[in-house]
Amino acid sequence: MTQRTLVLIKPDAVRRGLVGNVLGRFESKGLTVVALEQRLIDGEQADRHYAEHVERDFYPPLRAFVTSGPLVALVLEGDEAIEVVRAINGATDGRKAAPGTIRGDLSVSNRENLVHGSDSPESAAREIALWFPDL
Ligand code: RTP
Ligand code: MG
Repeated sequence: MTQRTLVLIKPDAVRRGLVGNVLGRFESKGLTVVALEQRLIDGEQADRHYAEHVERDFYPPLRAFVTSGPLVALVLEGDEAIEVVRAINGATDGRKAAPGTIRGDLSVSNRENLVHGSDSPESAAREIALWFPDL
């Protein structure tokens, strides 16, 4: 089934010059870019995006990280795009993520892990409306 999913190429990836590498993996897989914009977000946008995590112990440093510099927000479309993107991203902790995934190849951090991908159709709908309300 064709799906859309919200992806963030996080500030560590932008700082490290990895936007092309990360985006290229999604494009090479066959996913279509429906929207794409570089943005510098404030803490309130971070809180809205990570609403499910705002009470967690790890949230304050996560909030500082995602607001620490520009990120690239995009919407990707394709067959089973939500699960396909999560598989390409790899496990949350870059030290444990499988080689061949973005995190497994390029991150050794549990926080600075380069990418976000929506985790369900409900999350994708909510996040796409939050980041790209005109879509
Ligand atoms: P994402 O939402 O960014 O796609 O990542 P995910 O589903 O793999 O991981 P999630 O559990 O939703 O966590 C969101 C982001 O919070 C940071 N994090 N830090 N224990 C920690 O210090 C910790 N755990 C998670 C990561 O940046 C993670 O991607
Ligand atoms: Mg998540």
